[in-house]
Amino acid sequence: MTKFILTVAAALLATGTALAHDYSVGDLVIDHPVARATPANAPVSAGYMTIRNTGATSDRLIGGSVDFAGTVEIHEMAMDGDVMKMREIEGGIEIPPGGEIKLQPGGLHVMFIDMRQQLQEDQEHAGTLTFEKAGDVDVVFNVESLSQIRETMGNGMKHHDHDEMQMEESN
Ligand SMILES: [Cu+2]
Repeated sequence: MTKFILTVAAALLATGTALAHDYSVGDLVIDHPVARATPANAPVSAGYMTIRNTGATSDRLIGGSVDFAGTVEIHEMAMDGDVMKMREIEGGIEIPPGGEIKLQPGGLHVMFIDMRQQLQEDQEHAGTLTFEKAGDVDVVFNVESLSQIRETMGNGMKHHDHDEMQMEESN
């Protein structure tokens, strides 16, 4: 698969800014990928971003990889009886033509499992997002606190005030 090396990533790494950043690949725009800062010994973390599809055909986010965790899964939140739980989405997330998807706290997210190191605010970590059609896209995840992430993404799903990092893996 073609790897897209994006100058914006290099620029951000060089200056160490925590400004918004985005990546374009084909018809997709990946806006401000972030990873959530972890407390000591956290077994998992989560990644969030907005992905827009400016094209006429759908694509799917199907996976990825990062330098700080051994496994990356695509997760959704769903009710299991009375309890909101997260679970892996088989086949990934569709990004419809002309549409956008938001991965945000309390909703769709990228799950980082088998953490090799904990994440601290203001770190930047290299990663790859894998799309069914666009292929592998190199990105940088800015590490932010949950409150920073919510602020950046708008109040979105704020009413789901549970801490999804406390939730069990259902797989
Ligand atoms: Cu999850």
